[in-house]
Amino acid sequence: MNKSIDVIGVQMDFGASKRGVAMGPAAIRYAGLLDDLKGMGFDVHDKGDILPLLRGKTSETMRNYEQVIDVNRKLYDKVTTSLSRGRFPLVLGGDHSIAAGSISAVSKAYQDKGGIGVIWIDAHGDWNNEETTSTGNMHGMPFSAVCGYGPDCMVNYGQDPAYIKVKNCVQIAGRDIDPKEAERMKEAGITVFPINMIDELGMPTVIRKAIEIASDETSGIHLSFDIDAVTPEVAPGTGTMVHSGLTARESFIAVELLAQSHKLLSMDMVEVNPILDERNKTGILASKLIQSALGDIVY
Ligand code: HAR
Ligand code: MN
Ligand code: MN
Ligand code: MN
Repeated sequence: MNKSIDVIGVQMDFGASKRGVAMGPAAIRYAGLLDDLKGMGFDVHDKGDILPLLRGKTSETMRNYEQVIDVNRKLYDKVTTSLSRGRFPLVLGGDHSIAAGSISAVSKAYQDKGGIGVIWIDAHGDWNNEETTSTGNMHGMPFSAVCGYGPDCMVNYGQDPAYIKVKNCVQIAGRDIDPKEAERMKEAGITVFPINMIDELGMPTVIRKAIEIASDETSGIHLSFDIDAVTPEVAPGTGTMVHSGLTARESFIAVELLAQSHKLLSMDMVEVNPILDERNKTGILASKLIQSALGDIVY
């Protein structure tokens, strides 16, 4: 395991319809993440937060696209620098639109080494594009974008994007996927373990399969963890809650087994919204899940 971590916050909420998720990095920091990671023996570098433009262009099908693209370009640069220094980029959101920038950077860095796989733990597919979205919210699009299924403006900053191969992509805990979005995911051929399959197979089996798929002939895995994957009783601080999600323990075993695989290259933790939270319960959970993903296993 890489012992050096760059923590990169992104104060972004222009990709979502509700405001507040821009304060997610602060909530996760206040939960004690940095000290806890230092306590685990990591060399932690706090890179501060990326701020969005105060204003920007918008459209019906890609709301606030100028701010979303600008932030993603800045994040791409920060993650690229972090990897070039041999560090583990840990990205704190912010809404999920920021995964476009983080994943494109990791994918580009490993382009000539088999590329990377992506494990996307989320109540949502995030596989819409500008043609299928019914909301125009760009946090519903990044997974599609990083695989080359659009919107391309989210991932193409003139750097010739290295798209993720869909055969190395896995969606876990989906339970609110739009009909057209589901069709596109099926057409593309991404592996989906929806919540009912987790009921049936159990999380350990699901995550082991996911690790196998995402690491097949790749350099390793990027984990994009949307906190709304977790059930609202446990994670109420998020903007698009969906009932009956992952339990806390299912969430922990998923990230613990990922840690044990030693395949993790980079990670996002997104969609923590402190305005909607109860005494930072969701921020604390996010912080603990990150620690477990990075190997904090309690014996
Ligand atoms: N699918 C819906 C849309 O496109 C909802 C997306 C909500 N996404 C997130 N991130 N909260 O997963 O608007
Ligand atoms: Mn150092
Ligand atoms: Mn998401
Ligand atoms: Mn979601």
